Amino acid sequence: MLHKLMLTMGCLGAVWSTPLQAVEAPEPYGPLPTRQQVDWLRMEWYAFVHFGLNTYTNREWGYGDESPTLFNPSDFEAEEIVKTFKSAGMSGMIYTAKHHDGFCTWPTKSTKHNIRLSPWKKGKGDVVKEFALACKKHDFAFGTYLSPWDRNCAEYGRKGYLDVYYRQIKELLTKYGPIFEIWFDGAMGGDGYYGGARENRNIGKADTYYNYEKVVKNIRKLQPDCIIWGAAGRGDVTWGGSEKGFVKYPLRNAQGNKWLSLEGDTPINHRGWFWHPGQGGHVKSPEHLMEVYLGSVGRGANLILNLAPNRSGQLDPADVASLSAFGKMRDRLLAKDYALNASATASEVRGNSSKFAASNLTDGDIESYWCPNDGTTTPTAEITLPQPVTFDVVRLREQIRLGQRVEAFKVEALVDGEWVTVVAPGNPGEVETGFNVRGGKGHTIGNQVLRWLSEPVTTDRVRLTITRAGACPCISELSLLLMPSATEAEPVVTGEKGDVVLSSKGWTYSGFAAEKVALAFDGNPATMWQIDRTPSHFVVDMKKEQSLNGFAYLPRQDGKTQGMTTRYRVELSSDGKNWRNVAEGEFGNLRANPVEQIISFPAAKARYFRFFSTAALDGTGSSVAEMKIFAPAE
Ligand code: FUL
Repeated sequence: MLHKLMLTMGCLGAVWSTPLQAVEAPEPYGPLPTRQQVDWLRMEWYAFVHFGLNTYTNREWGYGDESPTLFNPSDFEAEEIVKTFKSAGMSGMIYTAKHHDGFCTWPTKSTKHNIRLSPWKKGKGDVVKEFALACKKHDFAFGTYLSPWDRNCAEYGRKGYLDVYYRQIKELLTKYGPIFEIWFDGAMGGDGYYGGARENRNIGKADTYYNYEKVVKNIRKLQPDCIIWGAAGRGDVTWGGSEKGFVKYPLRNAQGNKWLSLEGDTPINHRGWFWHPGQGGHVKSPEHLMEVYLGSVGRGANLILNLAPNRSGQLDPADVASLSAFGKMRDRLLAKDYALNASATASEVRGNSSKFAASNLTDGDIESYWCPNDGTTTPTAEITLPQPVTFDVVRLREQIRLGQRVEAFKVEALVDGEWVTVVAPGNPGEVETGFNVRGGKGHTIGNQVLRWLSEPVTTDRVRLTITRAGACPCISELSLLLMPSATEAEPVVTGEKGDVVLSSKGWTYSGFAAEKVALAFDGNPATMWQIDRTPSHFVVDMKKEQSLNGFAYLPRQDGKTQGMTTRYRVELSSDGKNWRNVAEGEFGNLRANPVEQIISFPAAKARYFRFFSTAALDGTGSSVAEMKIFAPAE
């Protein structure tokens, strides 16, 4: 009875403390993110870890016939890797439990092609488990990548593979604790080992073949909080559109009636997603990583940044140096918000209620927000700082739980008594892409945007105007930040001692489209050797015999993939008549990531170098934007 009475009083208390005419929050607008999508967006950036058989074969895509005995890291310590990520400020990591080569790095029951056959830990190892436990211990989110394309499985492309694949999903989602995100990559190359068939397999529509509708339903049952990447658009997150890390801006998180977030993805090393010998000198600089960050997180997406362990199982020191230098730059950028606690006024406040006041913009709470009345879509807010400050980055956040409303905005600063526009409002139809993250316009906001001004500005008054919105805007934060100069970041270790790039001076060329071969050796990626024919080849006469041990191939860089060479063979000769084959293979993942491919072979003396292009993307053709030929370092 007493209990009942207290409950009633509690209820009455709640009624009494509510103002007589409570001002209602605006109605949600457009597609809304799920709670999981909001939590995920708050994670901002996390690591990708590509580690498997490709680590040992210098490939980006394994064919599926690689022996599991190759996998044998001598010094793999998941905890060290997790600690490195965490100290850089990342919020989690996603590990490639299985890549396209089909090798499972956990002791799965679904296929024999797994880590039980590896010498590592005498066949008792489980990389997924070690990462999952290390993440748990360090309170770090753990996720997994499970390639749908499986170039090892004999049943791939048929019904039989689906049982295998569904079983793998179930194992990963039931044996390793919470998985914050699972990646279903879209790549389907067609050909593969497939249990020895070595043929092309066409699966038709991925959505139909994998039955993603069923996959997504099952995952929701197994782990309702798990974010699903890809799955033919049925998941929660989709690809940012480039493997360089940036996304296009403006960014609208909508696909029809559904909220669909974007994730920018890129490796920290120019060489690719997996570790490659000699990659030390190819790491992306901290300044470049800042551009990647502003081009993804700064445009309203999340960022997944890949660091690949090497053959001993440790992260590459050059990658780590750059990551930690970037992490410090980012920490410094975000450490001081000059607008925090500044006083704020607005042209209009919803129902004049303090709940929706402009001061919510500067209170450091990303849930509270400033909002005008319904029907007002172009309001203005002004903040006044106690003294002038210098800033060059403006961060804005929308209360996305009520939908994404803003289409364009403008930011001005009062300088010498005049309002100066520091972020110009975006116009419909304009698109910002690539890394031109400086001096950009104000389009969408969403979870957050970071706009880097073309130059720093000093002021004590800043004005925000929403210039276009689908419904009354709900802005939760306005921050003023200052980009730390690059020199304040730690110096980066630059690469290992590489091979020598031979000068092409005096070389002559023959073979197909012989007159164009020089364009592959002219140091200009915009010009290329190109012919509408596969297979085809060219010959380089270096005029003297010398020791050679590798080559680099840069695919066409003009944004087109037609006729991009994806399979090669290299032969050497001393007399131009007798040839020996020294290297042969596939350049994987060029469609999404057309970066320089470096192939080494055992050093051998030769005067002639013959390059065969044996397969190409999207129909016939052969092309090379740039090629380098290497000699061993002295
Ligand atoms: C791509 C894959 O083909 C690459 O190898 C890599 O895993 C990347 C993250 O996704 O589609």
